[in-house]
Amino acid sequence: MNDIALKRSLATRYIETEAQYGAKNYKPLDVVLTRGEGTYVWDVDGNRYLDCLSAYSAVNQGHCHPKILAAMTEQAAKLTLTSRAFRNDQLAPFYEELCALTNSHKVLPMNSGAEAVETALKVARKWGYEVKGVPDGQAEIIVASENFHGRTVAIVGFSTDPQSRGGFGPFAPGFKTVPFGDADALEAAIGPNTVAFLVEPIQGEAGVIIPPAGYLKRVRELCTRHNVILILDEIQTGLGRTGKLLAEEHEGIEADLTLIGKALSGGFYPVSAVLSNTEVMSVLHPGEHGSTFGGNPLACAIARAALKVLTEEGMIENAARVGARLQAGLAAIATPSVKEVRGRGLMIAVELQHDAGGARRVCETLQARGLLAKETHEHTIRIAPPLILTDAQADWIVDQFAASLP
Ligand code: IF1
Repeated sequence: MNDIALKRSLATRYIETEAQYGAKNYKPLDVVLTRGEGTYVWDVDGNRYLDCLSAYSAVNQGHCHPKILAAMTEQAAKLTLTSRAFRNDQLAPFYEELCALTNSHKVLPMNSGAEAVETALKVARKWGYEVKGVPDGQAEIIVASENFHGRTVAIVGFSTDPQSRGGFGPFAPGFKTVPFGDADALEAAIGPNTVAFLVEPIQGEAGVIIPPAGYLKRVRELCTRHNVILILDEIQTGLGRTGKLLAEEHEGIEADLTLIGKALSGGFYPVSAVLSNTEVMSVLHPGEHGSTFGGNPLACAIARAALKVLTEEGMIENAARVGARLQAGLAAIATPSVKEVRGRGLMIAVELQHDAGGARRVCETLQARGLLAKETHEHTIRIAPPLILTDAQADWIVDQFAASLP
């Protein structure tokens, strides 16, 4: 066997074993990764790639950040899990530091993003009954079309994506959909039983869709005027991705409930949280909500380190600066196959013309050139590298796109 045949066989064995035993709910690129450091990952054959997905923005701090790793290993050797039946000495400082950083009053820690979303839905409904005075069982939550908030039955029930929801019903009632980016439609949809509006500041899965300027500001005003809780899902946009700690800052607003996850652990561990800026959270009493792993000492120690490096190492400012450079570079590539380049900070999308042969092919070409990116829907390539990206790496990404776009 020559070199290339040998290389193929190693990765191929893993891929075939996955296919044999695994549920087929993903169609990943055929690259089998074994190591990561900073912005780079390596496959089992020793090839290096620049990671332009960052595990869907969970590794904003870069792969295997040494300070988060140290916090994790130190805590793992001490105490990992107590359950919330007992207290642990990492939870209080985690709360304190997270609230100080995000200007929040209350925190509810969970694990996955979907759990944070579910938590917010429960809290909003309970607030509706106990504080707003909505008749029992009538609470209504408004969501945006093309949303992505996770994979639970309740959440996919209010998805407008047939792939996400098809075949999984019956679904929870009490949700209403309005077009994303249309504040008038939201106002028209709000009724006396509306308790919350749940929305992503920038829609990720939909293809990095940025709403019209002033949208979130108007949404904030409408929610305040009609006594409706604004829930911002910042699980993907938050923690520096868009060049601000939270994307809500771009419009100078504050949500009532803010959901964070993904990069809250720098990719080491599932950690999510519901942040509350109002008294909404006080509707929860002991026994009404929880999680075995939520708020565990290992998670808290990891999250504290993940937040610390994000701010101390200037990653948020870097995302704004290098993101602008990368977006400008991509926009300057003169090829008629590109329909639009859009983004904020290091959350960027290149949308191809719909007759350009699809985004998957481009991702495969980029892979062969040492860049990992993932298509979203058929025609859009998402670019979301770790926030520690350098100018030189941004320019290199532009070069790879210039060579790979049809
Ligand atoms: C998958 C997309 C990204 C999210 C927002 C909640 C969640 C997510 C705004 C749920 C999760 C993920 C899940 C991942 C793919 C991914 C994704 F392509 F589907 F849309 F990031 F862009 N709110 N997003 O983006 O968080 O429960 O997964 O921790 O493979 O499903 P989770």
